[in-house]
Amino acid sequence: MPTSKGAPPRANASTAGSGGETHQTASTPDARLTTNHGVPLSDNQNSLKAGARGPSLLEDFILREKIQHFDHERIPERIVHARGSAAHGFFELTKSLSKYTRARILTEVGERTEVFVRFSTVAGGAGSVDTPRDVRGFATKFYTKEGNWDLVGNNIPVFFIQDAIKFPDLIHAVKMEADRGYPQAASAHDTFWDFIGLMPESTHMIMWAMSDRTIPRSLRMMEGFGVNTFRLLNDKDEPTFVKFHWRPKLGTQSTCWDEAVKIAGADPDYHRRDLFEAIDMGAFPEWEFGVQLLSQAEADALPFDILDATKVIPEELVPIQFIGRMVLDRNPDNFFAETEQAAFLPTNIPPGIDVSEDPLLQGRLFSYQDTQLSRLGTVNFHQIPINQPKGCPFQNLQRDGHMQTQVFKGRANYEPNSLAEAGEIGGPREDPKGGFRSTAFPVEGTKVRLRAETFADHYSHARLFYRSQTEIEQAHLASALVFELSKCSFAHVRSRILANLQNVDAELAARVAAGLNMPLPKASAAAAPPQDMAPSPALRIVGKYPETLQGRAVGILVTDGADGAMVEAVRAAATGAGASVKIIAPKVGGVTLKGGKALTPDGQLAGTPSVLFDAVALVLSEEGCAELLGESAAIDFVSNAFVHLKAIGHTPQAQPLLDKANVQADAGIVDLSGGADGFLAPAASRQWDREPKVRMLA
Ligand code: HDE
Repeated sequence: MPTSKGAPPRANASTAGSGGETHQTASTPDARLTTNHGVPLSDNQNSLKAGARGPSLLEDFILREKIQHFDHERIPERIVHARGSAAHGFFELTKSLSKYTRARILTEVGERTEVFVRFSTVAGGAGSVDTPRDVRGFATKFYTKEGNWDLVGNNIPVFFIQDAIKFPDLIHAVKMEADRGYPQAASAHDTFWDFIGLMPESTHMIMWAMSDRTIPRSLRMMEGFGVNTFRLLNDKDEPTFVKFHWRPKLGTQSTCWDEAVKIAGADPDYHRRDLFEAIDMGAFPEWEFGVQLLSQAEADALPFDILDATKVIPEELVPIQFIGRMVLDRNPDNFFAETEQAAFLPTNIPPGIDVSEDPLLQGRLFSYQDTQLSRLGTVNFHQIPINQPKGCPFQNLQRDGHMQTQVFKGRANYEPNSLAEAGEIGGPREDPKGGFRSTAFPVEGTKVRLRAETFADHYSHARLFYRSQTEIEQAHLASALVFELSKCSFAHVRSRILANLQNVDAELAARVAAGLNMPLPKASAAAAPPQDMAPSPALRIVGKYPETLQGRAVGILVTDGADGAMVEAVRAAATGAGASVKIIAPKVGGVTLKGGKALTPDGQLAGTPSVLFDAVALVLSEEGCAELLGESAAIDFVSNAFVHLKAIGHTPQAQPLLDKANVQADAGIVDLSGGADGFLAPAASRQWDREPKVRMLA
């Protein structure tokens, strides 16, 4: 037995999803290690050699199989959205859309449908950090009874470009520069802004990308959007345009930019860990699902084209109807098998949902199926358990191919056939009534490569977005532009962006120019004159999210001699209000509290900085505080919490550390000797009033 030579054998507790069986050695009684072909191993510690100190033998098929499998463990990462984290859950419909669609997922109220959701950044590689300034992918696979529905969306409702033919250019421009191979996962470089300046249609998306939405606090606190316009088709095949929305129950919340940068170093897996831990502890993330519905006439009456993915349909014009909810309640069992191998396809749509002629979507309809072939390597990628439809059969006469796992019976692999008449298996048949049908409408025109005139307005929606923001958000947006453009070495690239911004809002352009200390150029020529639209407060984040400790994290810094009762009071108050709480101490072995009781922390000070928390409490003894005055990690802990606009609760003994960290008293700095409860309200939000005192924003 291998145990005699080293590590004990481990039962391979593989748990295939309900979609697929596995042939792995799930807890079989003896749980023997075998080769991939089932040959039991007698020794998994030593390769076969000619003598104990001799050369290894080619004959060792066990070594070769193991190493060869390992050599091929990585598959090509996604060309975009390579870095992702995912979870399982369910979708539940609360309001039927049967008037508009025959898709069961949108008509059966109360029915629960399994989902798998993958969140991602766009630009960085699979091993990149979680918190760059970037758009986030929000891809949902609904395992409906009528086939998989993949809503492959983003956390921003619009996109950079109008036509799919520009996508490779956009992605080349944002990814690492071709000669030097950097920067990784960052849009703050010349080639990106060069492309953006030359593509004024991207200006609206740039407003969103430079807003705080691209530095989310948590994947659980992001909105999601289908982005492209789709159609619903009812029983009579009557079409209605639809936009899809996800609204997080915890509200849309963001980090500060300086905080996001520091989190990248403190915990590169910040979002992945946050999602995993929340689900693990039973704090299941939840979203409401909404639709905006428009008839053709309503769409025609809008002053912009709903086929143009750079435009948003303001909620004030077409309200969102909330019709369902989604809860993520199960972590993946295996990152590779599920999160990495998940293949999302905008072409996965059940009967009753249909695409539109949006030229961005039209290109996507080809791209996703195609990319799976190089990523997953076979046309049979739909047979991988995470990609298999569940709750409905999938059957057709497509056969063979790499990694075919199905064993088909019978002679009929073509259709029509009449073999059933001879008592043989005839195979599946089309279903004209229940099957997928496309919207029927006349298509006629001259074959052209043209951008529709109705797509020509590149600035009105950018202006709408900027002017709809709160002052705080406008300042963040302008500062983000200054930061990004300051990383561009070509002055003409920066200048062209300023010229485009002139068309959005003269004050914004002037702010950014001042932040760069550059002359403000004339406005660039606009293909269509920008229009003023009524501001849409729905586009804001600040002032909209619920002020709650639910889903937030509180860190309590303790030292030797600290008041244990106060530590427990803060912990109890914060957890009682829904927060997750971690204790941080100067040393991982723990502290001895006043009275001699030992306390073991969850993290050590230098490795658990305050950027990982939404609010912090300093429960220090006088001597403990004195020691921390010479520890830069402690000073950073406090000063970062302050400049990141967080609540700081503290015992009076912590005052010298607050002073050393330049903390000035405000409503968010709470003396805990008055009781832990006073800390809860400021801990449930950010101290926005503090910002002008700690940061020079553009
Ligand atoms: Fe994607 N996109 N995309 N995209 N996209 C991919 O497909 C593409 C676009 C989005 O978690 C790729 O399986 C083109 C818009 C998400 O696995 C690829 C165009 C939106 C994900 C691809 C777009 C998205 C992808 C790479 C322009 C928001 C990750 C790997 C026409 C609605 C899904 C893959 C996951 C992934 C192509 C634009 C969202 C190459 C050609 C707009 C969330 O096929």
